[in-house]
Amino acid sequence: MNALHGYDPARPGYHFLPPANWMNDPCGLIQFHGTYHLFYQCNPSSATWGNMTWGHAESQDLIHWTHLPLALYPDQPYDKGGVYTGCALNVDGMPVIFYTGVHPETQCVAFADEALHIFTKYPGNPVIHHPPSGMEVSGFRDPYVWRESDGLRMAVGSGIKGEGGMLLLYRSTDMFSWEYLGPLFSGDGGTGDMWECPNFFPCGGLWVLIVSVLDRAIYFTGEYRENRFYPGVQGEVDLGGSFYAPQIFADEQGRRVMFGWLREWRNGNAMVKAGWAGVQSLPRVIELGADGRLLFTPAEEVKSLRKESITFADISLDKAFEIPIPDEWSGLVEIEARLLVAESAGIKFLYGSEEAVLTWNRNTGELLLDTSRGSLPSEGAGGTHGARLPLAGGELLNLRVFLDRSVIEVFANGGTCLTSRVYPSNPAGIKAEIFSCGGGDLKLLTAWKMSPVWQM
Ligand code: DQQ
Repeated sequence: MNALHGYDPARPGYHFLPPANWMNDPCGLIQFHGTYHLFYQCNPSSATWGNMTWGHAESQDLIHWTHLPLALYPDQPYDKGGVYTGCALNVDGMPVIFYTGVHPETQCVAFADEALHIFTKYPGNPVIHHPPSGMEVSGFRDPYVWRESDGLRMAVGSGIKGEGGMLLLYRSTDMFSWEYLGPLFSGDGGTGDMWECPNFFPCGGLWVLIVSVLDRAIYFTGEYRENRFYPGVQGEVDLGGSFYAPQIFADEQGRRVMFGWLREWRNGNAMVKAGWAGVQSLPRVIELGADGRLLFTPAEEVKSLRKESITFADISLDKAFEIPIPDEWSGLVEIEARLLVAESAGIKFLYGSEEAVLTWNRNTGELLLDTSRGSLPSEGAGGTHGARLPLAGGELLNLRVFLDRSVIEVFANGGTCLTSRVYPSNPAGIKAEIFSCGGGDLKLLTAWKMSPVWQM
């Protein structure tokens, strides 16, 4: 039940979302003394963007979250236009938050107690008042801070109009006074002229840069030396059209864990009527693949949500195979499938009159998620989103698909993710079938009922 507006059939049951109102970027992600903290951009008073504030929840297992009071809100001259995205870092045993205070965009510091329940803004804020002088930047926000041997580094999202996105690099030895070192890395214009929400961290012997380029998040892997990043490989984080502004943190097991904001595709009226907007993705673990590309896998803890299951093996796809999803699963489902595909094959998600179709095609080497018939016209329009996924002859298509009412979150063959949204009349009544063109084999399929973590 949504605290303010009552039952909404599209409201997810096992992805993270606040009790009501608007949420966007995850920020300040940290595990401190064992407890995971998820902060997020929110508007505490409406299901539309505005009045940017940090919401807060904590968890022992990355899956079950306790909602906590708002952590940071616009109450100072330097952040009265909004407390925008930032990060959290353990600085000498103390959790410290770096964020953008808007008036206009400045970089600010706040301190937390050890439980991360009490937050105090640094009285000397802002610690960086404006972009480097002489630069006409298209934005100056979303600080990402890490430690090096000679002090702290901060990358700030920015860009130059008509030239490309850019990250501005700063150094500090005391976290309050920051020296500008130059651009960490700049785009060539092909990925927009403003880069938001940077993440920069070592992984598997290389450095990884993830930025949000207004319509999607992209990554680079490469080398970092003398305060400059030299990328070798560029890739996509999730091409389903909903996933944006991810943040990555290192947890106490040393894993790089990512959450991303799943944007709504419903129209503004439908969001206001529903009383909520915005979901976090499942936690995804990032690893470096042998070819310099990134691998994205749902965190192992997600499996703890699995309840009863149904399994099928070695089924010919000469005709479509219906997965008998029981009604009692009420739209909370994970499907894991291994398919040997001849020409093309995939999964149709059927919601009565609406449907969404996931298809992999051998000729094009693409995985497409078509949600153009997935929503009621009064709610919003979908579309077709896809990613390159070339497979060698004989190589299986390995899918993990998470259905959570309005969320379809797809992981394919380790590195390809597609997350899209649907608003059908009856998301809880989902049925699914495996189809093919040209035959093929369903080697193994298991579907699980997923346990809800929120009351509807
Ligand atoms: N959202 C925040 C900004 C960030 C943007 C404002 C990305 O800090 O650049 O809510 O979604």
